[in-house]
Amino acid sequence: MSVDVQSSHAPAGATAFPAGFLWGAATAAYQIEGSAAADGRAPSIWDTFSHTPGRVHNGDTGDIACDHYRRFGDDIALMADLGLNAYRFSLAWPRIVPRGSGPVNRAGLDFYDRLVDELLDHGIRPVVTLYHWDLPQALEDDGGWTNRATAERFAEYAAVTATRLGDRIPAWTTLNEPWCSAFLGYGSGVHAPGRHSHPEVLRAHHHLLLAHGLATAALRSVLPTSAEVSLTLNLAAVRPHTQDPADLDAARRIDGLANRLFLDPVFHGRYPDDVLTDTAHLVDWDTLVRPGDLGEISRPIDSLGINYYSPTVVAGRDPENAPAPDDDGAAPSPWPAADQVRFLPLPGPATAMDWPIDADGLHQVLTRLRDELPSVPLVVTENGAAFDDYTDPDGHVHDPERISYLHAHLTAVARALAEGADVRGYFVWSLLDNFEWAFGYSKRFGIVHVDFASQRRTPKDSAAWYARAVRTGHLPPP
Ligand code: IFM
Repeated sequence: MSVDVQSSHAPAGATAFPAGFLWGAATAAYQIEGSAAADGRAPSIWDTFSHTPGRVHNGDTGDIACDHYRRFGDDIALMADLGLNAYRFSLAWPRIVPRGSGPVNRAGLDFYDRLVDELLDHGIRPVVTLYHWDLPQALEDDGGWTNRATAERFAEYAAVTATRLGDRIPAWTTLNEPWCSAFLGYGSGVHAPGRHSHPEVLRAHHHLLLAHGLATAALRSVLPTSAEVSLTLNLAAVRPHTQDPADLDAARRIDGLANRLFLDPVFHGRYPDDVLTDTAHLVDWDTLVRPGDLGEISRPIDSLGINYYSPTVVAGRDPENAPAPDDDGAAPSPWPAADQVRFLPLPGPATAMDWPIDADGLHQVLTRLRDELPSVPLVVTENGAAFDDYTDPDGHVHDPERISYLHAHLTAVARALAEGADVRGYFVWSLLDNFEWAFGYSKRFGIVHVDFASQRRTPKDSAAWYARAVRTGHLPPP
């Protein structure tokens, strides 16, 4: 692939990105908006979950979060100061269709209307996700994603939203990380709605993919032909611990559940045979998957979003007394039909989430997709790291670990690009420190520090570093 660099004034050896590359930051509605009861918004499963004692660290909720609902103008000005040319955010379904079906809440659409106009006024491309985990609670009361009807309701919400905003939003993503919605929401229960059932994981998974397919059709029927439709997956960079057959089988299982269970139906219109066989005792796939479903799910999309944080090393036996997923007493395993799989720690540095830092995993995912889906453009829709940031007495936040994390991962993107991967953009997770789901506000992923007491925003050193990369199209040294 020829690389048309943005600037010829970069230092020799600096890493270059193509002209037109999207340089952005990402957020999600429940993690930043706050104003949980404002202007007709109804509760989502995350409101219920976070208000249930014991579910979220410190009892934190998204009630106020970053108060972005009221401060979005300042946050957009901040992005413009950083020179970002794109912003990935999600729309809150319970603001727009508060009960998940039935009446549309005009005030909810008005909010996103103002947000989109403000972005466009600042020359920032809006990249919208329709679903980043905040299912209207009323739909959960009817079975949530285990109920097939939820997929149909999602397509209706997509159509309503695109009808109002489609003239100004060029890029639409149906779902963010459906693996998390199904496996963490219905399997381990560490995410809302907090259920523990492997059959439900698989039912939720299929209905989420069906929702993606139905919504893709609904969006296409409403949007201008120039609009792009996408899906974001948190694919796993799976590595077997050794070449022992048991370890290879563990890697096959996790690759099947984390990657192929999504990629095969979406891009090839079929579920992987080995996963169907492994899970046949949990769900009757022939009843769950109705005629026509896979055709809906595999409707063509314009790009694939990839969220990447760290790799996964697995073994099929117990070489180092690694705990089985259920052994630590924390939560049941999210993984159906994978009881024999051990998840091994990776030596070396890790983030504040205890996630190993390994940029090769991002390169692994991008080059795999280059090989398996050569005609599908890729966008890194999330990548970033939580660290225990230190604010010095004069108010500066020095976060050298985050700068080296971003540098290493953007270098991996550049390497994949140079090797032919069609990567169109990169969105750092996250613009702001925010509500990190079950971890509440204890984990800070932002390139902009948020003092949650005063809501004061302070760009960290990593924001300045990223802004330099964005402005030049080359990576400054870490
Ligand atoms: O904060 C989340 C985001 O909502 C989805 N992807 C992973 C991030 C970090 O955990």
